[in-house]
Amino acid sequence: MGHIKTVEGQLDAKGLKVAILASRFNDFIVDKLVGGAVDALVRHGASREDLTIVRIPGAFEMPVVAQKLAKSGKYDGLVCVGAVIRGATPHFDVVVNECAKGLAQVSMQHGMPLGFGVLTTDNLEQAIERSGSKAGNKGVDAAMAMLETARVLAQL
Ligand code: INI
Repeated sequence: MGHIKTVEGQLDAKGLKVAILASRFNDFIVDKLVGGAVDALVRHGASREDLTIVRIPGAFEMPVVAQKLAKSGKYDGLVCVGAVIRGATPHFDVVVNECAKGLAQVSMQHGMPLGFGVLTTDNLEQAIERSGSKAGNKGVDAAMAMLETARVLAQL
């Protein structure tokens, strides 16, 4: 039996320059996601001086700003956090689809590790559950996914 080579990312954020892109819409939820992302990165070795928080109006505006951040060459990874809540959003599907598709494009075009921490929920209660209560904090999860992906990409 041959040896199987495995590539996996170490969860070490030391020296990593990260932009956290956060929408203001539903900011009392999004602020919790930003806090979770910062806390996760710092606890895994990132220094606060290497983190930049960029605030934008809504999830729809995320891709174009992510694209500029990726193009700048100043960041090793992006963590995108926002909250799109269906109950309050007749154009929910449009906002969610454009946001997710645009961010995926940026990630692919620039080979940029990008954590997708945009909540897409049916109602406010589900958003609260995912931003630091019974379903955890998706800002933490997005930061960790970005970190692991960055460390994998660096080895390939
Ligand atoms: N943007 C969000 O980030 N979350 C939402 O829930 C939301 N709702 O409900 O409409 C939302 N809309 C704004 C959108 O992202 C744009 O900022 C707006 O359409 C202006 O371009």
